[in-house]
Amino acid sequence: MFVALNISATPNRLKILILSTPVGALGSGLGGGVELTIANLARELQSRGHIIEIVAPAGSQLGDLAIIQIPGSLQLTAQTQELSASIVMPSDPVLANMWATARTIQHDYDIIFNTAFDWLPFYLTPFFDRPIAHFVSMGSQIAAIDLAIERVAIDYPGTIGVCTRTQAETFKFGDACCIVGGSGVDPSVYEYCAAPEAALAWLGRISPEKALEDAVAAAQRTGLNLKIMGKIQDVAYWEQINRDYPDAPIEYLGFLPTYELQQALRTCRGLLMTPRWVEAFGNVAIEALACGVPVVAYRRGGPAEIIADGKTGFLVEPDSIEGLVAAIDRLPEIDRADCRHAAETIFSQSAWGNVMESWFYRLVG
Ligand code: HBI
Repeated sequence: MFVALNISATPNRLKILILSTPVGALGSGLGGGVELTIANLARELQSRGHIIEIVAPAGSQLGDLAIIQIPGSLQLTAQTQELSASIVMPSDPVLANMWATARTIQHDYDIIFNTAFDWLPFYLTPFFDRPIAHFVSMGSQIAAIDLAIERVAIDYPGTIGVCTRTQAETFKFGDACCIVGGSGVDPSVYEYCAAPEAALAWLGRISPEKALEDAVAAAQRTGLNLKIMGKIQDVAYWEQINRDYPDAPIEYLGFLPTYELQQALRTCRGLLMTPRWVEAFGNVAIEALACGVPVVAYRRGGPAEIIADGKTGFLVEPDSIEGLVAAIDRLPEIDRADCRHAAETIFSQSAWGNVMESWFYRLVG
């Protein structure tokens, strides 16, 4: 008698529904590091045999990843609102539309992965039949959202994931968070460069909390050309920087896809990271390391937990232009191969995939 073997169901294969950030379509750059988090996680877990589906605002595109496109109005960014802000939902909110879709299809999946830093997904958690792993992508921003996250951290232990210890400490419930990192890089996507040119780089959403003006001021002091890449999220802020530093040696290269980004980044002497806020992680730091580019960063938030001071870059007194300039002068002391090695090991996509996969297995039980 012939026994049909169920060879398609690999043991422990998970079906994962990823819900995107509601502040912009994936690929627009408005979602910042969350775009890389979703793209790298989907690719890594698919390579391990898991099934991934993504729900995201209409107009989303992330390589060849399948995306369920949801219409509706984008959510206001949380970091531009006051701590005491009320929760605001626009009419026809894409956030609510995404979660209404998730509710109807949830039983086709083992687990839901939330990347929205918003009140609604946390409030809805008890109404779902499937475990929800919440990726909290920023430090504390709005008290009402903190409360919603705290409720879930207490009622659903182990379901709140944060990038770094410093980020966790911005929340009263920090000890109840799982530290899962922000992303991991696939080294094969980044081309190592051993011999840099006399240029610096700055990557990220161009928005006040990223303090690009400090990097521009430091570049002007060193005379090194500063390549700026990333989405201009706050146009008025960008124009103010250009007015304040008319003679700075800067060039804006736009918001580039990863291949073009690393082509421009890899030949730089160093990456400057000047966060005014507690950067939760700093994906751009591990992208730089993957190219062999050391990082000069304020000793604040995620970058301070990613960069080994004196080995893969330098950590500087926060908000000190002089500190940036002194560290830039010391960049030739760094062995660029050490930067690449850190990206191939600690910060690799596969190391991060292990952390995320075991987090999901724990929640699926
Ligand atoms: N704001 N309301 C809201 N929701 C998000 O998901 C969100 C945000 N601001 C920034 C952001 N996500 C990401 O760009 C960063 O967390 C990386």
